[in-house]
Amino acid sequence: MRRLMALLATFATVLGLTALFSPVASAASGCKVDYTVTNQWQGGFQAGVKVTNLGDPVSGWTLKFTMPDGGQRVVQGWSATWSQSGSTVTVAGAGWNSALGTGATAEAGFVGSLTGANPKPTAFTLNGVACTGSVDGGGPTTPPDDSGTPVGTNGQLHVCGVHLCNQYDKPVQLRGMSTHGLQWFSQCHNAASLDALANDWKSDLLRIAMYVQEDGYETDPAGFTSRVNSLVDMAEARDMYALIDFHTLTPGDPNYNLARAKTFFASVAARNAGKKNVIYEIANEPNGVSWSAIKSYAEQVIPVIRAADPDAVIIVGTRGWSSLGVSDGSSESEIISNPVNATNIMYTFHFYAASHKDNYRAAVSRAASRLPLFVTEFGTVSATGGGAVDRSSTTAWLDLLDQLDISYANWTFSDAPEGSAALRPGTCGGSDYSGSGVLTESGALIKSRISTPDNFPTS
Ligand code: IDC
Repeated sequence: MRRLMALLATFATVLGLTALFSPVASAASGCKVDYTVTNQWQGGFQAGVKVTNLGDPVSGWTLKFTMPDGGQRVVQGWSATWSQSGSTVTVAGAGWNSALGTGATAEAGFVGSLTGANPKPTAFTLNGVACTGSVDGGGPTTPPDDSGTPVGTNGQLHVCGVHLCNQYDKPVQLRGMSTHGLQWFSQCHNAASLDALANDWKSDLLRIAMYVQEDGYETDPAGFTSRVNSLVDMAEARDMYALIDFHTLTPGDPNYNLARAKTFFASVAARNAGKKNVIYEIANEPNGVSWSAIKSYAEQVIPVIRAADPDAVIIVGTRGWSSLGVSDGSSESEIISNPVNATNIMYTFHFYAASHKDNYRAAVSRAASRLPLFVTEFGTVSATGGGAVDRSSTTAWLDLLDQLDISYANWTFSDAPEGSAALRPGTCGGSDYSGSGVLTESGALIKSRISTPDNFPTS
């Protein structure tokens, strides 16, 4: 028998039919799927899929599965191309996550509509081959209580006086986390990590740091725009605000990227205009450039956003790496005497606790009664993003921001091998981001501050 198989296999090879006669153990494909309903409400739900390739490396993947209930429909998906025909759902990897080595995973998600129950899907296949690994997860889940949640409670934000205010015209402070560069740490921004950020950290805010240079936006405008939009949707589904950060850094003059900024913001503002959870940050950290040049940039980019999304808050970077000019030997007075000619805007202030101390805190204390400020980025460590956590300076800073009702986002919700990262190196390869086991010293300190009750005012 064995000889016969060998003989047939030889013929098959000659005829190019090897696959037909290969033993099953070396079949080219196989997969494991984790399917998780992350949220469910009357008439709809959100789910994520994590595909693990158990077979040979593939350069592209298509996952198919069957929705057993006629009332489940994919409405909108992200991080892949989603379609549904009858009860069959087809999910094709996006350009940036389509190559899957052996053991590698890709994650994607969707929002679905629902008319009946929400039984878990069946018949998962990867590139046409039935998944051999276990299929986990499923629904239905209990809909979460969304009273007192960030976007649900506060709705569309606006600037009132020097404060960020909610739909009841009351000052609010948002506390949250910034991603690391999307080009480097996309593995840290998935359904499970954002679930932990929203539910375990009780974060109000996700800052989406889209670098423009350093292999960022300029290398693939359409791809990065789509990734930003996906993260906006994922934040929205978890009731978090999304801060779209056009992360300019080097070169420091934002005017270098003026044309790119106009193209990018015209697109994201039009696409997200109907959402209540979006805030725009038009230039991360201008440096080596005058305030008047930054103001000129802002006055050209803001109208582009306003034309598409008239009511969103827009945040303008400041001189000297968004230090209100202090790192350049200047101060907030150059902004107070020559403000950006626009309404519903705020100004950025950044600090790194081990590098920026009393004289920076004094500037923020002075400026807070004159300018609407938003700390869109800060670190517990030195301005390099590394080094030891400075607990006492971080605590002094966060106490000050709490007292002044100034919103903030911490650098970074990632597992980068540097002191500022909140997650331990390697943890973004896992599937559970909740609890304290994944946290660095910085992560534990910041989570303890962010996760306290918000008590957003409603009257
Ligand atoms: C740093 C990252 C580091 C990366 C570098 C690249 O932490 O991993 O190699 O950018 O440019 C900022 C910037 C922010 C910096 C951060 C720490 O907004 O991009 O991230 N920082 O240096 N301003 C002050 C500090």
